Amino acid sequence: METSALQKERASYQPKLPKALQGAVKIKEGEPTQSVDNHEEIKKLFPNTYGMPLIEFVPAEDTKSLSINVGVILSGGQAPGGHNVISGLFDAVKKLNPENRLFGFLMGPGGLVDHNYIEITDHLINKYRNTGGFDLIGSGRTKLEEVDQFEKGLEIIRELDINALVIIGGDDSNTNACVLAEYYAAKKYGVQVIGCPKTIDGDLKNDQIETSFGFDTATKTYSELIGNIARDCNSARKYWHFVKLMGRSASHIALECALQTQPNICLISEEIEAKDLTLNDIIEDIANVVARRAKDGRNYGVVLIPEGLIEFIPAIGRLIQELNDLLAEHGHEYKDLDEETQRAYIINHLSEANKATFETLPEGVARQLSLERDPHGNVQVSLIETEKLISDMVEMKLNKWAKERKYDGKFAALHHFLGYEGRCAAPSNFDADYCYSLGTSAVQLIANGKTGYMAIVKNTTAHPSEWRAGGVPITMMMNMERRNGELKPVIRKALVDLEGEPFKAFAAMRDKWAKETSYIYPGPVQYWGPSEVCDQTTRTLAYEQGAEVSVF
Ligand code: FBP
Repeated sequence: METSALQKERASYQPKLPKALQGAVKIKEGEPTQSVDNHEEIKKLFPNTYGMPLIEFVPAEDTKSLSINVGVILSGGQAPGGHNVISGLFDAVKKLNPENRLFGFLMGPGGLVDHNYIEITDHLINKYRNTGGFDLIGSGRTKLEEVDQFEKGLEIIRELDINALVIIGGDDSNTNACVLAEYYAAKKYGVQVIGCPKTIDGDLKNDQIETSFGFDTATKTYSELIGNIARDCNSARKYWHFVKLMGRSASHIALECALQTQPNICLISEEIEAKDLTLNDIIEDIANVVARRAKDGRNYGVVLIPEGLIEFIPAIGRLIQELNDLLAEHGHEYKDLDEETQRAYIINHLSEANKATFETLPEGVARQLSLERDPHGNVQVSLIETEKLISDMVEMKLNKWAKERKYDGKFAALHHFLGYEGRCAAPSNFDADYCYSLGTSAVQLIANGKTGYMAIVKNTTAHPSEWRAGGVPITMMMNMERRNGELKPVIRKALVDLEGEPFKAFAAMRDKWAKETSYIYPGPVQYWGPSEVCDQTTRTLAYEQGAEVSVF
């Protein structure tokens, strides 16, 4: 594999570990836990893994040698730092005993079921330390939920003499990790399953998980690009840039990028839902900002749009819910129809209110909403061109106002979608350290005989040596939610908290940003240099933890 100059230099970076993980480690157990909601249902579904205590690692006197083989799976969308979780795992298993082996299952959970794997060796891992991407073993979205899959997985686990699996994924993948942990525990197979919190979307977080890995690097990468766009915008002064940002449900990415770059407008889906806004309300709000800036001679601006927006507009959200149930129940008879008949089929089967919403949507968007879901039952929002939909509708509104002599500005829109550009970026120092620590914690959970836990690292706005590492029972984060037409135990997704400090900071400044031109140009992620430049956490984390937020 050819490597870039940066990659060569970066390979020698030694990720920082919390003090408690630097030498010998023992565990400190907390009180028994319970799920965030639906206690009885979750307890019944997870009798072997429910109620376990929180765990914190503390330094111990001496290291014990331990023979273990571990299998690792990357699941779902790419996120910067995945290779560092694996290098953390690798170094920690070898430290317990150099004979220990680490196997990587290829292309996601499907690799376990189909017995596709590689052994991760010193030579191999050294090429991937501190690099972005998941290309060491690949990733996939196969959902692990059937007994047949668990049993097929067990065959290869036995063949390779694996003691534990580490599943690196988002809320859905960690939910599946928990189901698998429970199954293997119930069957007394002696196979441990540990999860790791990954997703650029930043929505796998709660009292125990401060952030999911990848969010830091991805938002810094997008903010660099938004800053570049904003500077171009402020140089040419003739375009409105509509930038859609990844984040399938939650708007954490959009909010963080807004805090880093100060665009003229940033939509936050959670606020739109809470205020029960219609698509027309949103368009009117944007058009008002455009018109106000035009009056000041500013026919340009930057608008950030979270990709999950469409599902949060209440009327469209209700439509999607009904479509989900409809597709879950009738998907088999619907999928073979041609495009036109599919549209008619949907219209005939929808309730009156949702039918009306469906018919008002542009056909392309309506079609996207009625296509097959991903394996976890989600609409593939990254394929919906919300940024175009919104700018077209804003233009229509402005044209109408122009005819009514309420607006006489110029409006030329350009569109961008920032998603895949950031998911495989080389990890920032934060993600490099955080991920390596997560991998090391996962091995300590395994070494201490734990299963059904997710590795965690806390106190992350402090210097990494002060971080605290441990494990949280996955059942603690679960509640029952409707998926694919059925009530299922799932990890509760963290949406943007409208009472939280990051949103409040944004809300306090947005009117000024809308009117004036206050862009910040953050520039690229830096790996060497002053700590204020290279080791900054996201603004989201800083606001959440009351840490110092620089700039502004
Ligand atoms: P995960 O939740 O699996 O980490 O994926 C997040 C994400 O990057 C979303 O932001 C985006 O909507 C989706 O993946 C895109 O999925 P795909 O990679 O399958 O196109």
